[in-house]
Amino acid sequence: MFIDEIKVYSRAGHGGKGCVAFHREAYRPKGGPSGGNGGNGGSVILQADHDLNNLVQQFYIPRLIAEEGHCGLGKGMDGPGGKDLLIKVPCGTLVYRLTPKVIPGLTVGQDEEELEELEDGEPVPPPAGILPVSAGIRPVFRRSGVEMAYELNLADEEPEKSSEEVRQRDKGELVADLTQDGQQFVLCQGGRGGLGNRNFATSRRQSPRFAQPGEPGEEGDFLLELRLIAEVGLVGYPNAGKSTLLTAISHARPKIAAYPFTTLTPQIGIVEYPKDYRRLAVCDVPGLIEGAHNNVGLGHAFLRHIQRCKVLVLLVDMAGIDGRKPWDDYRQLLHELELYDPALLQKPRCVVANKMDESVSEANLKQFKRKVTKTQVLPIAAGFDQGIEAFKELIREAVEAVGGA
Ligand SMILES: Nc1nc2c(ncn2[C@@H]2O[C@H](COP(=O)(O)OP(=O)(O)OP(=O)(O)O)[C@@H](O)[C@H]2O)c(=O)[nH]1
Ligand SMILES: [Mg+2]
Repeated sequence: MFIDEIKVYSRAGHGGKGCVAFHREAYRPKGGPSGGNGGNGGSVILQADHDLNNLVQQFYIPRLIAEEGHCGLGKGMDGPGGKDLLIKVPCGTLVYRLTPKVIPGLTVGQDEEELEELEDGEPVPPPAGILPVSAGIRPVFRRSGVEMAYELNLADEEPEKSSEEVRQRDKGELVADLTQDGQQFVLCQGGRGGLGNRNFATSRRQSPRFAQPGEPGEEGDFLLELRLIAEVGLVGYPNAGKSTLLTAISHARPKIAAYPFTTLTPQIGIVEYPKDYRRLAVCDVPGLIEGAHNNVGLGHAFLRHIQRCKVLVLLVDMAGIDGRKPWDDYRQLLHELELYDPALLQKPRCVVANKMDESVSEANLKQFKRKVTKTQVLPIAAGFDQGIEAFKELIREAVEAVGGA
């Protein structure tokens, strides 16, 4: 199972209570306050790990709850702290906060600065955003006899947003991007333990009968999203030969077959350059088809994995085996990429013509070059290892050109 997006609930441990106790011992009748401190609550910590490639662990355990701190005890004994919960996630995981961060002593919608500005005794203003005020566009109703129509000013409507912008709006606030192996992020900070009564003894108050309670640990809902980290992304129609090409250039062995959507999850292959030990990661995403933005085929779900790629490779089946024209495929691919995220079109891209061993491919390539001008096309036959070295050099040069080597 390949999981690249998952919602989790996380709660750090609460701090333990401080203790109220007084020392009793033979020959020390009033030994003084001796309540120990509560232990700190454990935090929930995410750590990027390059040995993982998907978020399946969080699919099975979506509640990340750290240990609570223990209460303080008499005889000056401090309570043990709760253990931190260390969760390993794959490199390339983005963390979004879905619920606003709750800081103890604040109401939802206020921030710390606002609280400091408020003077004592002043009534607390209602936090903005809790009571929704309807300020949306309202239609004007027009009547003529029994007929009724309403008028909307379309000029006031928000301009159409790309699907990437809409998704970003729904996801909440981005709080972390874990890209390096070993990088850590504290998802929820554990609560501080309360102080025991021995901390409050002074010369004038020698037997304090109070102690601090522990602070609550942070909690919230989060969205973890994996965007694989690869330098080169392979994009193409189903059956274009993406997996065959990945097999030819790397040790990856994705499934290859003559039916569409053989590849159902993104696959990563490492291309090695033995001369100078350079390595490049190449990502093969499931095929795109016309209407992918409307969730046709496997839809756009996997395009997020090429968002971090430095270079895109558009692989076109030049033999038109499935009965489509290669230049239509090319234009449709660009269109689908643009609908997903216009930033994808700003990335440098290479166009590669596959299946050049077929008899019709030469004629198709000539026509392709006439229709799609100003675009360099590299002819290869991935199934027969033709043009593979040239392809490896092409992607390497393209990655180096954007400063990736
Ligand atoms: N003649 C010819 N056939 C090829 C070539 N490369 C791949 N094929 C065939 O094309 C078919 C599809 O190849 P895949 O590598 O599975 O295609 P894909 O793009 O990964 O397809 P999906 O995973 O379904 O998106 C297979 O039957 C391959 O044998 C080639 O250079 N020449
Ligand atoms: Mg495939």
